[in-house]
Amino acid sequence: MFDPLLERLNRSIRARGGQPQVIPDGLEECVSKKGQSNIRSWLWKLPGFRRWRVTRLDAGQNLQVLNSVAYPDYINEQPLMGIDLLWFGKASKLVAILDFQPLLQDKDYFDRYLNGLKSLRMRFPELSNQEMMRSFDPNQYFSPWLLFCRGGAEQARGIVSEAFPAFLDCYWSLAEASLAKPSKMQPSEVKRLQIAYDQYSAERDPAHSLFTRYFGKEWSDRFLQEFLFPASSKQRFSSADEFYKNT
Ligand code: BLA
Repeated sequence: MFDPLLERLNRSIRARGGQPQVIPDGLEECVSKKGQSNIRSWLWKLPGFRRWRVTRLDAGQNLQVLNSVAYPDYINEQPLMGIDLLWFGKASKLVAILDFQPLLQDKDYFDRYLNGLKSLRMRFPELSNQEMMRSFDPNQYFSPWLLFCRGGAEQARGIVSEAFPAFLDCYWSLAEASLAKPSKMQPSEVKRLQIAYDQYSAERDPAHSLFTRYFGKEWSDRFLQEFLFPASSKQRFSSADEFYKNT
């Protein structure tokens, strides 16, 4: 379902100077015990971004996922970019979240960084049902204008053909614009908030039980702590610390 988007995302990262980074051993790909599901990830570093990760889960008719987070350099306070697209084929159910994830919940920060997303929300009013958030707190690391949809095949088609390309273009424009706009926050503060994002997300992410079901607990624990949210485990996992010591 989301492969054209995966292609578009990885292509646009490469076009902006993305260099593939090594993923900790065994985490770049995993096939489920029954051999029917596959999860694969990409990790990039590119000008302006210290880390950009992309993951695709293919569990056939049961579930397809495209998930990605972009972490700007610490000298850039702009929001992270978060993508979580899930398609449950058997049930024809879509869960789609696209957001510029703010480091601060603050009007001045929103005015500086979220106007593009705000216009997308007006353009795609069907992507605005965030009141249905269950495990996350909408007021922490989510923006007031996040694109959020629980829907069906029609909404999925709309995301693939229109909303996703527009969203991605809008984030690249933000990244370009922020080059000319020095951050107000100190890099040390941006770093602290990006680390807190990883910690918060690792605690709340509803994906862990899903990964455990497909790929076992040991692999899933490592994937969450060493790849999805490495800063969440830096104190506890010195190997992850060593691995990402420059990021
Ligand atoms: C929800 N994300 C979910 C759910 C699953 C995943 C299984 C629950 C589905 C449901 O509510 O019906 C799956 N999350 C994943 C997978 C990965 C992951 C497979 O991290 C990793 C490969 N989640 C993100 C990012 C955002 C995000 C970057 O990873 C932000 C754009 C948001 N996911 C998000 C939200 C929900 C969700 C807001 C709904 C949770 C809720 O209701 O509180």
